[in-house]
Formats: sequence, structure tokens, C-alpha cells
Amino acid sequence: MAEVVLHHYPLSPFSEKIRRLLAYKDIPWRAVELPIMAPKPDLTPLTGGYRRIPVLQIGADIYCDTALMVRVLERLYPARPVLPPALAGAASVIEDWADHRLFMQTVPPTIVRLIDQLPPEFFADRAAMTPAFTRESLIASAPHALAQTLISLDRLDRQLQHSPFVLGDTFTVADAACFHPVWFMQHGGDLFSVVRERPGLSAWFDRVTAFGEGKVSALSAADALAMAREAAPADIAGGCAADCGFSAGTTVSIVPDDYGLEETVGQVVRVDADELVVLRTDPVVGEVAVHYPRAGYRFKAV
Ligand SMILES: N[C@@H](CCC(=O)N[C@@H](CS)C(=O)NCC(=O)O)C(=O)O
Repeated sequence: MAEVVLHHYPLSPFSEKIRRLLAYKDIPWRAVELPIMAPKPDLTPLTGGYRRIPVLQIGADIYCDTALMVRVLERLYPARPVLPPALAGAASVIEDWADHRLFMQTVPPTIVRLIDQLPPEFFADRAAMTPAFTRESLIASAPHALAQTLISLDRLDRQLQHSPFVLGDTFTVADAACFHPVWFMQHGGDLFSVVRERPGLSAWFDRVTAFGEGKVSALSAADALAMAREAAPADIAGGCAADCGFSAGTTVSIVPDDYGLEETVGQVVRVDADELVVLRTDPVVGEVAVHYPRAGYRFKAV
């Protein structure tokens, strides 16, 4: 199998979700570091438009959205499961809460404390992804967002005073997803004291941090593009489930349903209740398969 490549940047919370999981599962991976703002000329040949971070690459198969990446890595590396069958449903519900609600609560209070370290173009870039995300609106929303964050941290702490991980004795995707917004708060300087004041949460934070950085080595963006060019899509079998609304060969556009509305267009090659895969041909990398979760994305025949 081709190497696991993660296109990420150090400050990216959603990348940290996948970095924790790769470390826990002890999966060797290559890290391509990308800019924190658009344009991302070394990423769009792979995705066809999607600009969010991280993106997972395995040869010429490109996986968008961490929710899908988790499930792909679990299938390819079943040891040390993060979605054990008896907990998978609950873990997925908590993952969705953390990736959307908890994450959105922690962003304003953290960013306002980071504001002077961010490049001047940062807010224009993020406002292009989410119109409400301006410097002024972020500052105005920070006090309420922090109050909501504290309610969420109390809930996590109440659980984590009774179990080492969110769903019991072992690390699951619920931990990876709850971890990344809390980890992001570290970049808000003294803001992180709200984590340290909660003993269960604080001990859990250290427990997950102790997985270390895992078996990672750097890869250049040019080498990642060459890997895609030299490979053929390998994860495209399975066809189109009859009740999934799209047949093989249909050209579809794919856009997130929340923010970062860049579009990918390709020909459907596989679709089921959870995932849609398109093939697209790019002048830089040739034919690639781009994989999306169904949850959180709009698909439209064009
Ligand atoms: N639902 C997506 C969200 C990804 C996301 O919001 N990523 C942030 C960085 S952590 C992003 O792309 N921000 C804009 C950018 O980095 O260009 C996922 O789970 O992968």
C-alpha cells in the first residue's frame, strides 16, 4: 500500500485530530506542510478545489474531511480501534458535537488572544470562507463563546473524573474530536488555565498528549504530487448503491454545507450511504479519486 500522507499545518486543530489518531494507532505517516491561508497551489491539483485542512492522501486516492479520514484509517489499520463496534455510534455522535459545536465555541476566545500573531490577510481569507468571520464579529462574539466553552468543558470534566477517556477505558474517535478544540486553546496563552482548573479534563489532556508525535517524517509537496501522479486510484471498487441517488459516470459538484465553499467536480465512481467518490483528471497529477463523506456535504449533478 502507498504511504499515508497528511497535508496539514502545525496550528490546524482538525489536523491535530488526525495526528492524535495516527499516533495512537502507531501508523507511520508523511507530513506535507501547507500554508494556513489560500491559495494552496500544491493542494488543489489533488482535491480539485477543496481547500480545507487536513487532506489525507494515499497514492492517487485523496480523502477530504477528518470524519472520513478516521473511518478510512480504521479500515486500513484495524489494530487499536478508535471505533469499536459497541461504542461506534456514540463515538460518532460525540465526534460530530465536538467537531462542530465545541470547535466553534473555542475558536473566538482563542483567536482573539492570538490576533497579533496572525498575518494581516488572515481575516480576509477566513471571511471568504465564512462571511460572518470578520475581525470585528470575532472579537464581539468571544465573551459569549467563552462562556459556552466553559459549559462544554464542565461536561467533559464531569465525565473524565470518572473514566480515563470520554467513552470509558480506551481512546476512541470521541477523544480525538474532543481533544483538538481543547488543544487549540493552548495557543490562547493564559486561556488554557480553564483546562488546567478542571482536574479530569486536565489529566485527560496530558494522557492524550503523551501519545507523542508518532512515526512521522516530512515530505515535500512536490514529492506528494509526484506520488499521486505515479499512482492510480486504488480505492474505487464497490459501485453505486441503487438508493443513493447517483449512478456511475454522473458528473457531480461537491461543496461543504457549512464553510469553505470551494467546489470539486468529478465523475461518480462509487457511492454508498456514507461516502461518495469521484474521479477527476488534473493536468498536474493525472487521474485521482477524491473521496467525501456524505454527512456535511452537498452533491449535485451538473
Ligand atoms: N469538517 C472539516 C473541517 C476542516 C477545517 O475546518 N479545517 C480548518 C483548519 S483546522 C481549515 O481548513 N481552515 C482554513 C484553512 O486552513 O485554509 C474536517 O473535519 O476536516
